[in-house]
Amino acid sequence: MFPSPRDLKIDSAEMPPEPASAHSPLRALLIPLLMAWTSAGHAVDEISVELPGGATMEFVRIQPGTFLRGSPETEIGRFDIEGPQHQVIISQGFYFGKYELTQAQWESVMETRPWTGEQYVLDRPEHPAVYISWFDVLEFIERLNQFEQRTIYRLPTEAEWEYAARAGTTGLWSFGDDIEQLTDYAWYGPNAWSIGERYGHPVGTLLPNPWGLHDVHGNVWEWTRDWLGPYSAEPQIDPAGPETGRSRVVKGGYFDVFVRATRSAARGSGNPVGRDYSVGARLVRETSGDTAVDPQSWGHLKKSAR
Ligand SMILES: [Ca+2]
Repeated sequence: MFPSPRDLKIDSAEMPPEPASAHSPLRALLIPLLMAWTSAGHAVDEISVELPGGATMEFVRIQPGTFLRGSPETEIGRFDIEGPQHQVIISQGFYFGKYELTQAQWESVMETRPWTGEQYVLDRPEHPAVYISWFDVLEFIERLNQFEQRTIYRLPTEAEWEYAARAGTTGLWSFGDDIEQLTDYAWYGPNAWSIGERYGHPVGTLLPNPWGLHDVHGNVWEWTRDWLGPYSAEPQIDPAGPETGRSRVVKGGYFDVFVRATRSAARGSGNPVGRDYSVGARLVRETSGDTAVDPQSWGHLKKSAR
């Protein structure tokens, strides 16, 4: 019932072996340098928002656009539910959480610590909030909207999540297809589970994707709004998933050893009442008056996708 890779029958048999150099001291030194270089080279539109209780949350502006959702049949480590690939238009821009929702943010808003005393989690403010069900996250969002006196926060759709995580890329990960680089971007087997660090790590300590979002690969799964269902091959505008279902989609993989789950196209799912060490969240803050995709280009995109 929980969206662990075991439920998904994920294994790493089809993926390359873990790089031996994944946890070298040199790499640990290089990451802060690379992070400084990456953020210096980007003109990223970011905001910091105050939450109830005094914590803050950082968001990155995501522009509307189009992308190819899912994975090609030739992608290494893929699952059938990632296809058929199809063109998706995200017609409205939005702000997306720069980081996974943290324990400090959760406690500030909810005044609870559901992870305390549970397994596979460290009780520290900068670590991702886990043991939060899909419904718990809706309650968190409701409190934010009440605080703002308008409906501005919500979960991302599955399409919005993948669009933002891919950040214009088409490979296995947002940095490309080189597994040697994965531990620079993702907490997973070699830098987490396999060395006994079996918990979500402090958010934002590894490299971001090209649009400035951290931990879209690994660390903790992230709830999306959609029910899990099969993809259609047809081009779609702002798809929102099936009307009903049994489980909600989670994206991004987590700190376990299963490489396949960290790919941009990977689709996990969980019972919306389930609470688990591997699942957290990342929120959307809506924008007003954002520029939609030029409607004339929709026809062109649809045509080219066929
Ligand atoms: Ca994540």
